[in-house]
Amino acid sequence: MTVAAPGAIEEAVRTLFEAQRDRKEIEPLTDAWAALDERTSYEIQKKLVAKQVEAEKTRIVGLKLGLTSEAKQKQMSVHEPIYGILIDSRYLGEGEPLVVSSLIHPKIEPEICVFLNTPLKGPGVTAEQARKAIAYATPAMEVIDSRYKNFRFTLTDVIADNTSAARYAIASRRIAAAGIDLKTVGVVFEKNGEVVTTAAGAAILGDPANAVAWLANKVAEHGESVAANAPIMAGALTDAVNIAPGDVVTVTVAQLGSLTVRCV
Ligand code: OOG
Ligand code: MG
Repeated sequence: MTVAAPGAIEEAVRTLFEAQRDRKEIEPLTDAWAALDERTSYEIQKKLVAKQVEAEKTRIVGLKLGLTSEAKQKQMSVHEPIYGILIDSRYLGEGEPLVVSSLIHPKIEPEICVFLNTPLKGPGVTAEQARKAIAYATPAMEVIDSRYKNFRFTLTDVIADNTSAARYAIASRRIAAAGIDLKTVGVVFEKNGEVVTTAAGAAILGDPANAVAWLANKVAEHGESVAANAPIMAGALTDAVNIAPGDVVTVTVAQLGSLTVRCV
């Protein structure tokens, strides 16, 4: 384990906080801090989010997974899943427009959001336990906006940057997941009326339940558990797409419904 130089964590938190607040891109932390390890990057993430929560007088509402699909891992050249934290002030209510100019270089991606009926505490959480714990699912979309120039980052850079989290939209109608096999649901992602990509739930680590189990076991490494009744964004099923004012983006998930975001 490497020990960070004194003040390095606080400096990274401040740099990422200001980049997001002032909408200015930065170089990856690892350009200057090659030894930044995973544990330290999750510590930076946690402190960064705490600072945002304080500044925006908001609260933590749930968790997000990232890089849970092969498409995303290829697109970003990072080959491991990651998780980040969702805060209330970044929620995009249904019908609320996405103001593109409030972000640096946003992209949007199709997701499925799930809610648990029981908390999950790792280690050792199985896919079967996660599957049983998933009470509801909804179509969702995440707007990502890496604070790093050209979305160039390593695993630890993107973790520290709260996994590029910027905004998230979740369909308000939650569908009971019992009886729905989330790995076989079809997903259609459209921009301005044209189909951009399609996928099945299995794009998410073979089954969204695997992603939830992974999450529970991963947060357990930091002494945490996954709460019930809180949104969990399972990670994009396909590549993220660029957005500009005027774009209208829709995700449709079989058996769950659809959700549209309008960009202004
Ligand atoms: C990292 C965040 C990835 C997802 O759903 O895969 C993510 C990025 O692509 O910038 O949120
Ligand atoms: Mg995402």
